[in-house]
Amino acid sequence: MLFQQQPPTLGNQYLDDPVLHSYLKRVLPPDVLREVEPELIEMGRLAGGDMYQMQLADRLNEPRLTQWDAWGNRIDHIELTPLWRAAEKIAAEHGVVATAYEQKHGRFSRVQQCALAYLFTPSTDIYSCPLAMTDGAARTLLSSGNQTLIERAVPHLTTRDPNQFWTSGQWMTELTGGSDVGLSETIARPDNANERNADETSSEPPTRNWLLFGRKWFTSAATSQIALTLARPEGNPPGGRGLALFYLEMRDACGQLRNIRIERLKDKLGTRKVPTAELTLDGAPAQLVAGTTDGVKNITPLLSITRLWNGISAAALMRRSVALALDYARKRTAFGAPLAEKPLHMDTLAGLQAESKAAFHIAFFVAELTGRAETNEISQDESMLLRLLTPLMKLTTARQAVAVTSEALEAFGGAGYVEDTGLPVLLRDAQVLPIWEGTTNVLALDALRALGPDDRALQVLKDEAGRLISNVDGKLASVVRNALAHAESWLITARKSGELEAGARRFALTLGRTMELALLCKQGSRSAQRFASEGVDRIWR
Ligand code: MFK
Repeated sequence: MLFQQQPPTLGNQYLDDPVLHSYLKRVLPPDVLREVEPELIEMGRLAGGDMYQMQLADRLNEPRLTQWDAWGNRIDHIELTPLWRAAEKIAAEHGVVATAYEQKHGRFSRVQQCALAYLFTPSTDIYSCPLAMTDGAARTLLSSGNQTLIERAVPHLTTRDPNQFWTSGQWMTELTGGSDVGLSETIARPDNANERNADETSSEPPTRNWLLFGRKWFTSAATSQIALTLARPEGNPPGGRGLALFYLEMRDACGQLRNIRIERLKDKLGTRKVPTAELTLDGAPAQLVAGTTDGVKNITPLLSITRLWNGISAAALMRRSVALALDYARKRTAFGAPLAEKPLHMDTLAGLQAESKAAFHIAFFVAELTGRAETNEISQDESMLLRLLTPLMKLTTARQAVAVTSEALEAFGGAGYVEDTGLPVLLRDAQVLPIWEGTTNVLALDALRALGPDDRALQVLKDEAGRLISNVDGKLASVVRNALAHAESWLITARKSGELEAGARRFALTLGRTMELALLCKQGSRSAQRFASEGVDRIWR
């Protein structure tokens, strides 16, 4: 008999995930858990079954842009991959965005939605990208108070009906900058020819149209129905304050792009199923969302939501890598025994599990706070904590995802490096997480911004960490306390010595990892010790 290696397989991704179970049991009231569990079980079944099989079968497909038809008409049609087409329907029907807005379970709805997204994400080739932006767009429009746009778009963004469901793009990046968005060159001109309701005696709010001209360099999921984007009304000053936030619908009633050209799709290292495009806006009609200035500030609710999704996706890709590696360890025999009986191999996987659990807990902690904010059940201090933890969580989990998926591939030996196992894509897709939605350094600087007056947010974070470890004895509690004390003293010294910016990443990673450890301690997780042994304090001077 020739040797035949059994591949790794997945079971129900909800039922097989004790971390998710025990967490939900702890944070959700029992009646809420009873009510939401059937849909989580169903999503877990799809994620480990049909969707996963489809993902493996779909491996070689990529989105295709056709710019011209046979008769010379510019059409700019993007053909999506089969899994993406299926994912859109599944996402809508299972309320992967809607759950957060239906708010059937008040502040717990955001946790419920993130649990769905966590299960859905690793089997759907980063369809989480348009969902994240759709969620962020709904939140941004609702925060803007712009009733016309809320009534027009939010029902579509938050529906469970696939035929009514719209996704949104988030067009910020231009050639001048993915990080320094204030440099954006797209300009906006009032469309005087098509002004509607400009009659000042009308009871309807004026909905003046604007026309956008510019080049958007990296627009994820260019197949969305709408987009939120930034442009500078002519005559406005430079910088982020001179930009305005605009809403636009990409296509007219006949399906034609509205003065938008799709120039090409990006040739990326990973997220290759995402139809990321370069666009030219050549008079694309758009409406202001919230005034003619402060576009960067006005789009930040969207950034907070997509950064939460980034963290949930990071935890989800780590969990998927570990689930496959653990299953494989039971099936792969080497040197006389299954890998699962090899202490060194299992010790390596335990390290990955510890990082994965830590990422899970900080991402879901931010989801809990986000849920409180969305239902106005948040104190001022908790708001500051949410504002600080969002960039800390995003930057910490994204880096963990790259490290964990890389190490997980090694756990398969050569098979982890071979494309048709479906494994290498985990690493390639994880690599985007520290880049989009703000790089590690940009978010580390954002965390400094979020410290608030007198570094109040740091004090709140310390208090929260103190509560989390209040019943934890000895060494682990000291690790948390010492790291936070070090971060605090470094902050004071670095301000005086002018080394704040150079040390911002180390400071942010220390706070992020320390909060992760405190959360693991609170859970009573056996991985806390292991996680601490990898170190949480990244500040070396
Ligand atoms: C898998 C799931 C992931 C989904 C991915 C979706 C696809 C991804 C496609 C993309 O990558 S879209 C592009 C994402 N781009 C970014 O995330 C931009 C990264 N750069 C930053 O975040 C910069 O920090 C920023 C552009 C915000 C800096 O711009 P400015 O103009 O220098 O901002 P400034 O002057 O510091 O802040 C303006 C105001 O906004 C200030 O408020 P005030 O006017 O009241 O002082 C800031 O406090 C506020 N602000 C800035 N960042 C904030 C914020 N408020 C809340 N939260 C924040 N994060």
